[in-house]
Amino acid sequence: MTDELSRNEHIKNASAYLRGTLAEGLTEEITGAIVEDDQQLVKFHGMYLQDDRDLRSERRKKKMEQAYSFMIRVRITGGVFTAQQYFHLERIARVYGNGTLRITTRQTFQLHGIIKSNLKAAMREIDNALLTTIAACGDVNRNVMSNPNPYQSRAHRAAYDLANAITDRLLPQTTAYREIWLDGEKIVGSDEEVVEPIYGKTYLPRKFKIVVAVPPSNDVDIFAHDLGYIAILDKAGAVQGWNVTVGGGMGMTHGETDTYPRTADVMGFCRTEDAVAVSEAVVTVQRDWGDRTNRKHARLKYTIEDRGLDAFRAEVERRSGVTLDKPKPFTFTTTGDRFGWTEGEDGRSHLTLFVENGRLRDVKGGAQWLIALNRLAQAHDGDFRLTANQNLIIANVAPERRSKIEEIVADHHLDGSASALRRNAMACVSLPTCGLALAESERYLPDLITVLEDRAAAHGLAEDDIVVRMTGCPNGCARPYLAEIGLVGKGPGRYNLYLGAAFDGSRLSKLYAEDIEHEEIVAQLDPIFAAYAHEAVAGEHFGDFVIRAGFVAQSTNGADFHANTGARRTS
Ligand code: SRM
Ligand code: SF4
Repeated sequence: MTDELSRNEHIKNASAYLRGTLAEGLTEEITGAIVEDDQQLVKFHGMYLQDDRDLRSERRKKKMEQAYSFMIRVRITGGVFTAQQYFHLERIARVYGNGTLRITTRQTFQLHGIIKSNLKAAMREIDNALLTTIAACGDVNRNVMSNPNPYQSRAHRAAYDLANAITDRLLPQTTAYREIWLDGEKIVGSDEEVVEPIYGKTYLPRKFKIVVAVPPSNDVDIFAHDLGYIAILDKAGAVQGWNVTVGGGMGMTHGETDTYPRTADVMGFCRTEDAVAVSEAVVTVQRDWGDRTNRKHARLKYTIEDRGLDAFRAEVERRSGVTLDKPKPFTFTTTGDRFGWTEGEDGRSHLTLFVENGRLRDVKGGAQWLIALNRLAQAHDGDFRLTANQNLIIANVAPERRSKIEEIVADHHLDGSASALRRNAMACVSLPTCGLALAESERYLPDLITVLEDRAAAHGLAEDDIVVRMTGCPNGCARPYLAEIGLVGKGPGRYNLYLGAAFDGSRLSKLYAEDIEHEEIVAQLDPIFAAYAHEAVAGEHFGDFVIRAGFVAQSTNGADFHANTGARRTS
């Protein structure tokens, strides 16, 4: 390997298919951490080493080791899990974790606060739940998302089936996971040693994310992902095939304009029987063409920008043996969830509940998610879904069980009537666990929304769906650059304000105000709410309005995201 390669490439190469010294590190009692190289490798196993950032300075003063613990991210294709699986996860959170479960923006659960000595026990329980965490993080294909309700229609079922088929094809083959976490037999070095047929020894240059969407709902935010499939339906509602999207991504670094969020391009159309082969080809082209020297330039979005979509498509076609047709027309209307009850084609119903920022916990006098879900899981013969908007669906409910579900939901205040603004808001985890956070997010957004709700209501906008998203740093974990109002952490208590993304998730926003604090955020948004209330035409979404009214220029693609910022000012 050459020195030009990034450090992570050397770590992966020397890791013997993701083993490193993880097994030894777990038994090392002198520290709650693991060595640096293993911190990179453990991500492929679905974990991050973190420390409680609220306690950092106090512990430093006392010359104590940081309060280390691990975050575990489960892999749940399409966000579908059973009542039994829920019981296991809740138990792990209660016994080993911080007593909460966190629904992520990619339809899965994270468990925070698990100390090293409890990791193996937690991982065994996840295995007992017939779940896994392999490749939930790391430079591999991660949790595949799909429209969260396979029972809603045949097309939704087909989307979920495709998500599962892609998951299976792209799963790492290393036996390191079983060996380290589940005390499987060590076979490294023997004739049976697994070689990764798709990834090879160094896996992918960077993380890789796949989603499957069923129009008109873009509730998986397809344009934010490396690879996506859009169901194209015939008149009877059956899937004809899939438009394939490539090169979406959110991450960037403040002040580095050669890093930017990008919406995916629609590359072509394929038949269902070719869709998995296409996914493998996209992944292997990125494996071979992606930048392994600079991790800030290693995502597929930069490969597509550098090589061009045509060259990328040609190579995917050559490797897969599939000729892609021209993309078919499709229409998305929203990235949001449909709250309340919906009816499936088979007569069973589904209840979507709003979970503020995805955090499941019991709040005194408020929503008691863990108690309620425990009761729901016992009363419910269907299953559950997590949405990419951090919400929860009680799915596949038989007609005779609806009233019981409603009773439990009411008993534990799960149906708290959130405002339109709050229902459409989402924040990343950020402090105190995220090591990359520059500002608060999950712990601050609810309070900001309370103030903005007032301002919106004062202008008669209480019922307007306006998408607000916040992240504690520019990495974009809550996809803030696809929000009509995006707030991105710049430093403690300070945020950049972005405006003008499309309600249907197809257009990025633009920087409107930089490095502002709470009062200024409200002061900037209030007159824009007023202008929207008075000047918007019927049916015009907030994100479209701010462009037409001249508050921001339109972002046409990733490369022009940083250009032409700030237009009409209110102060
Ligand atoms: Fe993320 C890193 C949390 C979705 C872009 N993300 C992190 C880490 C692991 C911080 C770290 O590397 O140390 C965060 C852990 C925080 C914590 O304490 O739990 C973290 N990301 C999350 C979650 C939990 C946010 C949430 O509130 O739900 C989401 C978990 C998703 C999942 O279940 O797999 C999450 N992250 C996303 C998304 C949204 C998406 O994929 O739809 C993005 C933007 C899309 C994209 O990938 O471009 C995203 N996360 C990042 C990045 C920037 C990547 C880049 O290309 O620059 C990082 C930093 C990195 O990779 O170096 C990051
Ligand atoms: Fe952490 Fe930044 Fe992701 Fe928020 S956006 S979870 S602060 S990495």
